[in-house]
Amino acid sequence: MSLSRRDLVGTSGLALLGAAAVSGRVQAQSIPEAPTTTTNTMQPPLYPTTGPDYQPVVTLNGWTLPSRQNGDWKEFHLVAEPVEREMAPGMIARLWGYNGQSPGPTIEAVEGDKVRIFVTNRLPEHTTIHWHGMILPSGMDGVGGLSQPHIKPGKTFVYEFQLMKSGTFMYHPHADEMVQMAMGMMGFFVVHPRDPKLHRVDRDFVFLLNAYDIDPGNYVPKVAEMLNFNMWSWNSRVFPGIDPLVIAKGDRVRVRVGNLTMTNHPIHMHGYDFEVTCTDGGWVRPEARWPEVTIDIPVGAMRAYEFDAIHPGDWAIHCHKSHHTMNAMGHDIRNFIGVDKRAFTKQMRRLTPDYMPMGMAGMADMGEMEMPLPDNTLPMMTGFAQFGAVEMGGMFSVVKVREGLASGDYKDPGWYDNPPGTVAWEWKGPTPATTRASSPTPAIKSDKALKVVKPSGHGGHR
Ligand SMILES: [Cu+2]
Repeated sequence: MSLSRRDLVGTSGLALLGAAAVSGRVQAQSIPEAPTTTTNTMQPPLYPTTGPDYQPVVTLNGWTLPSRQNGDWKEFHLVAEPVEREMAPGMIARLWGYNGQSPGPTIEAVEGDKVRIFVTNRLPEHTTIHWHGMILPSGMDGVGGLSQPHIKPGKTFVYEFQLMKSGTFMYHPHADEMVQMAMGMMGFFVVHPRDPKLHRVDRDFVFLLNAYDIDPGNYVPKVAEMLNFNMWSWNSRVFPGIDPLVIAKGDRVRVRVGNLTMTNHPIHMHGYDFEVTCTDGGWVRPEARWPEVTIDIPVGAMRAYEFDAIHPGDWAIHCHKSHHTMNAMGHDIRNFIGVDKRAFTKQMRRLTPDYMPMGMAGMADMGEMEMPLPDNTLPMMTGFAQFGAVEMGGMFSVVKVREGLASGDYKDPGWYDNPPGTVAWEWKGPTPATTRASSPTPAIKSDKALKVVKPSGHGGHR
């Protein structure tokens, strides 16, 4: 009897999983420790010590979960638990996450690895973990009630599967999902190719888009919110709390962005064009890629893009929905642009000496103003750079491309030292008088302008 290649793969695959399931229970007698961190700054990449070589990712304001090798299995331990996350200096959110942080640590492994992930539940309610985008046995897919019983508070469950392909995946609960994701439970799962040369880059950044609804003066997100989120964050941080993406000139760079919010985010990066090279479905074939400067990241999806860092500078990277680059604000602000409030201000100050008129020329003054705010509340837009207020909050950071950085150096190099003559400059000479029409609405002089031309049968118009 002859077997086709497909039969062989199928049989060996089944045998492998079968054997794994049996030996797994024996080996899984001891739980590896669950490393925890509460720091808010990006941890250095975790280089592999065994197995195939790969360039590890760095997680903005985050870290990679260490693993332990046990026989054939790479073992991890995630602990679902309440955490405190500083979203930016001056504001702390009480969230739910994994191993001391929201989002949870990034998991990194290699295509073909057999992974065993212990999940301990220290939340006040049950949970599960779904491995978004992974090809795995149905019973490991983590949908509470459908693929497994829920993990009750205090209990630990074990997930075991082989990583069938390389790429970028995510993990999050599939239990009371609206609440648990609104509280910050999510993380990245990066699977590196078995061939170290495949899709190799010099720097590889990951961050998750998340959104919270935290009223000014509060610490806990509203979990029943469906539309009106007010904190638009990357890895549960908002500008100016988001790490810069530090890159050495000449590096090949990948940025992997996952969206676990309830709306899409067009992520725009200045100074470069780039191509999407990977989605959570897998690698994009080179002939199917096209250039972009903004990538829309759909809800429940991941996009990875790549570029060669040949242009040094400080380049903004941000969501292009402008209200997503603001921190918590009232929605009911009236538009006072063009309104002269001077007389009104005089009257108001008789009642309230501190009264400040705002928004007569826009809202830019709010980026620079020190205003009294409720406790635990960030200014709506903030952050300073070498030329002044950046007037941004939320989903905003800076790509810092510099000459001469050592590989593995992710320290913030400060602001870009622009070469002389390459910064926009102020004209100080005379400005010509503006020529305007004498009447605001120019009168129509000739009735010809309004004459209706009838279509003239065939071919009259060209
Ligand atoms: Cu956005």
